[in-house]
Amino acid sequence: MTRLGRLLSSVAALALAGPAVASAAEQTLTFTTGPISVEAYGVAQQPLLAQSPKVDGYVVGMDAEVVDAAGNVQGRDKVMLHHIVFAKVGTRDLTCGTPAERFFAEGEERLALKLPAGHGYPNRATDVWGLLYMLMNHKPQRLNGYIRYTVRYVTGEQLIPVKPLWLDVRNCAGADPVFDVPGGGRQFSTFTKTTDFVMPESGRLVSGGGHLHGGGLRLELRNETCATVPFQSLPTWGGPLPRPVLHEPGPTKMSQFTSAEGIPVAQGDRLRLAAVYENSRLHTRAMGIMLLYLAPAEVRGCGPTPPLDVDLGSPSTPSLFSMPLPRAPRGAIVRNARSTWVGDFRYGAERLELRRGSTFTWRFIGGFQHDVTVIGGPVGFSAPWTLAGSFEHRFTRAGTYRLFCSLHPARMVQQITVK
Ligand SMILES: [Cu+2]
Repeated sequence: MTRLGRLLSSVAALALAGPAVASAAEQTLTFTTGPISVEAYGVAQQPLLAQSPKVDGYVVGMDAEVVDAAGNVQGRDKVMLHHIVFAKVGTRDLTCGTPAERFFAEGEERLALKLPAGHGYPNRATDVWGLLYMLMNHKPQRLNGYIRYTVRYVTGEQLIPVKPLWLDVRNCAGADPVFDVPGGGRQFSTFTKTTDFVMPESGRLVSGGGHLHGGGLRLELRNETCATVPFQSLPTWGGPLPRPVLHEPGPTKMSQFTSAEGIPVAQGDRLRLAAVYENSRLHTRAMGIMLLYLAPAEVRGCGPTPPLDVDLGSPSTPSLFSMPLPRAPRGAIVRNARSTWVGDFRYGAERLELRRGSTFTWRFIGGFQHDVTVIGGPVGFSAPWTLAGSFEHRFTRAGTYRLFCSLHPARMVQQITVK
């Protein structure tokens, strides 16, 4: 090789290697949404397009919070972060197959995106992010909340790419993937809701955490093919209770793992997610979600689970909680009606008396979405959020049922006595 040839090849080598080394960096990027107005004692929820890093790189960490106009974090007693889900628009979701890949979410437990060193969620400058939020205001006046999220972002370096694997016991049920724990069981009885998912590819699960609601005991990740339980996410309870009580409080933390070695899963393995709730009390609109990150890799057969680095919190059992109605139901008692309407910010009849065995219908006629949610009584049930149509329930157990609309809990209440 000539001198010029050697020079050119070393320049070429520098050009290839140089920028990658020179610009390898981790940055912390902070994004804040515009104001989100939440009515007094109300709930606001909506999908939004979300700002994202406008350079190719990897997300290596993420968390979100609700702040006020001055940038101060709002506590659970003001505008509370109920749920937030981030998705990459146009990328196929691994479990639902929908064209929005859910890659990060948190709720009251304040789950954060954490990955073991050397791993990242790949993102291109041109990728589009969306977010779906649900905020709850505990104050008697309308307030603005701003969602501020922090992204730890690595550029100029190749990391091991991870894919989000979103397991949900109500998987792909839409924006409100809830189920009802009926309650009424003896002390220490449990209610378990499960879902199965067959792995479309092999790899190592390098991170994961869970989301449960009030009354949750644990969220188990089982590998049915290998007959193992590689991880369970456990709730921590406590902290000040936001007043007025507008929903059954959820865990303040859920345990979360990271592992560079990862939990091996092979293509075709049947994973089962089990959300275990206590069932002596009812727990309506419960959830069971585990968000895992898969580093695709060749895996065959069943391998041992490596030691996991678990951020455990202080797991405890939920205290037995009796949810009061935010206000007293009003009006004369309506006896043996067959139906009532659900309109904008009230139920047609707020006090009802029915005979055991009767079937009762709620007809939705409002211009806004509402629901029917039992928060106390002999058995828990709920109707999904809706604008129209009807919902019916056959009352087979006597007692007093306290109900509200979970979207307008302070305004829409109802009490049904079944004799
Ligand atoms: Cu409502």
